[in-house]
Amino acid sequence: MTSLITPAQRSQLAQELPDWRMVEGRDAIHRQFVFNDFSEAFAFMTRIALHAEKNNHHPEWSNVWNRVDITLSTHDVGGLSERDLELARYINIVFERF
Ligand code: H2B
Repeated sequence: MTSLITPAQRSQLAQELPDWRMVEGRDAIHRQFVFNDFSEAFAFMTRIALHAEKNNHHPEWSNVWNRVDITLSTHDVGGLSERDLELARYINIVFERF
């Protein structure tokens, strides 16, 4: 069963995922990614989409040409869970490869 992250995990967030920011007004994190062009941005999204579908945990995201905005939150628990942190770590690793 998924549950909200603990206060201890929450206080570690800025250190563990420094490029991700809390979204104002909700329990969610956001990061923007910028690529050389649309092809790169879409390839990045494809990698994440396959992972998300496999794990049944999906990002809220938008893409404009070379830019991808991603917000993570667990809808089933109404806020941040370990599943979001896992997905954020995965996304960071994929991004490093571009
Ligand atoms: N993604 C996210 N981010 N949060 C969820 O709670 C969630 C999901 N739940 N993907 C899954 C799908 C759920 O809606 C389906 C019915 O399993």
